[in-house]
Amino acid sequence: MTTTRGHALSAAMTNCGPYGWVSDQRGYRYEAQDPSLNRPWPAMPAVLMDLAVTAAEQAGFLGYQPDSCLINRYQPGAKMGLHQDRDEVDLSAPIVSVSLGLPIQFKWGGLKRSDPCEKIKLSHGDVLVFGGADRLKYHGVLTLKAGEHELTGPFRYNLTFRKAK
Ligand code: MD6
Ligand code: FE
Repeated sequence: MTTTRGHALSAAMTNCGPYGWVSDQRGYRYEAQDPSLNRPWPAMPAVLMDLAVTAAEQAGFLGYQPDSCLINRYQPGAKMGLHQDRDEVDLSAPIVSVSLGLPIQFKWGGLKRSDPCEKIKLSHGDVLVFGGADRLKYHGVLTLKAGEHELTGPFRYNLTFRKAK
């Protein structure tokens, strides 16, 4: 995917579930079809859906019904700059993030871009529930360092479950 200026995003991205987050020259939005194939995104596997719903519940968010899962794949050198996730209609629903493969440093800031950031290491199997008063906090990840993970090789994957619509 690309930015509105046509630059490629540094992580490779796709989605599963009814809606998928897309970025291109027209901006950011959720779409029911994969624009690179003109067909619906693959279904969200039940085992992943259950994981996200259970994690949300354990963090106090009952009745979570994600309808989108954004899949990011980072290769060495890839990063994600500070951003807010605000393209979803219902901001009372959390985002559940699952990290797989190589570890990375997650930057967790405040409600203003200029607020100081805490750094949190996200490792294989870590699940982050991002909601409530924190839902609109700026966050990002530092550059992925080269490494080798027994399950994902040179990559880090991040799955983020969202209620998009
Ligand atoms: C990442 N994560 O971990 C990027 N967004 O690669 C995110 O941008 C993110 O982890 C919203 C909620 C949780 C997240
Ligand atoms: Fe995000």
